[in-house]
Amino acid sequence: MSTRVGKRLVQAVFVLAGVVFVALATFALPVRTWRTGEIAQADFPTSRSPADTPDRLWIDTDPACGNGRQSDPDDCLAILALARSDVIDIVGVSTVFGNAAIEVTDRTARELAARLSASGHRLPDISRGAASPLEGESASAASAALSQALRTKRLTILALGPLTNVATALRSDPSLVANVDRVIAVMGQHSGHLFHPSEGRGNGILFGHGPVFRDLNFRKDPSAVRYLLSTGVPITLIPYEAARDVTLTSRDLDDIAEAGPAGEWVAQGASQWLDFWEEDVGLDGFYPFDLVAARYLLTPEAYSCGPGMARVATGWAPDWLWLLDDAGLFVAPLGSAAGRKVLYCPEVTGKLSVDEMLIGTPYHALKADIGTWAFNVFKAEKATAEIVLSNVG
Ligand SMILES: [Ca+2]
Repeated sequence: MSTRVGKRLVQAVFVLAGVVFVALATFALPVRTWRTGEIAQADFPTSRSPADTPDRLWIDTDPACGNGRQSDPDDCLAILALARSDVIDIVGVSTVFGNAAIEVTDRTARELAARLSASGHRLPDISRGAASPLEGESASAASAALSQALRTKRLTILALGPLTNVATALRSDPSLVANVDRVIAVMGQHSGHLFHPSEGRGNGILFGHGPVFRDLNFRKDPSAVRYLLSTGVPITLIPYEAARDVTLTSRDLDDIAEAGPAGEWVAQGASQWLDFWEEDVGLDGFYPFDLVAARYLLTPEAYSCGPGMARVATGWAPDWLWLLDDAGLFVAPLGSAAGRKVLYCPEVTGKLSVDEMLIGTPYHALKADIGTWAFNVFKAEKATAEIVLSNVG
């Protein structure tokens, strides 16, 4: 190697080291937005949700409970809660990639259905859906089954994963939009809002900040979201913001495990996720995103929602740099931004009763007795030194 080349190499190493240092120092700054996810913004006007509990429901889901430390069990909890309810007729279940590959999510859904059956709660047949956004360009068993169900009768769609299957079904026959009462999706955020559950406890992103989550269901297939916004279908968004009003703890999982084969299996699958939250996030429980969306179907009056304008922004960065990107499904109050009108539900005003939804007497019998609901108290006892990038949804 010549001396000249050697000098340039040394210079390049110094420049690179400088860039890395500045980037890390920036992350470590205790800037409020970075620390808490809070951004300066106008209040989002909401009121108690006027929605009704739907009669007929289709569940599109990406369950991965029990498939690793960072596999969110929230789809399984959501389906467990809905299957136990006898006020909602679940007419179909379809699987989609998202929390894991389609092979995993489809297998997990079928295993959950078997456990539910052993617990006396039957799920309808499960239809396998897209393995990637690209597969959404052609029909799958899931999109075909959903289209057929929509041709038969009106229904509500609860989308617990990426919107690929739903978009494919509606694209195949846009007239079916008229038979969708509503799509309830787990996604959406204010522009600039960061999702980090440790909520600023600790001393900076490298020194106790904990993980920053991404809006996974949106990120996995933004084009499906954009398509759905282009249709006239009514859309309700249950975002991260709503889920952080609810925490499931080890005590809750212990109770769920006592409630039959399905509860035992789901609680077992959730234990590693709880470990991740306790050790890396620094909370003594986790936010059950999809369960909070499922609960919206059962008690919409317990949510504060408001009309907002939604728009899809696609950023410049590759997926692995998503933290620095400005992509997202952004929702702003009516009149403050352009977009497409949606119902945005950023707040849970009532408390989630784990006993009512997942353990004890099925939902309908207790609906009038809200005074006895159990409470899960938000607590944060520690923060850890590791930053982990993870997922919502
Ligand atoms: Ca999910």
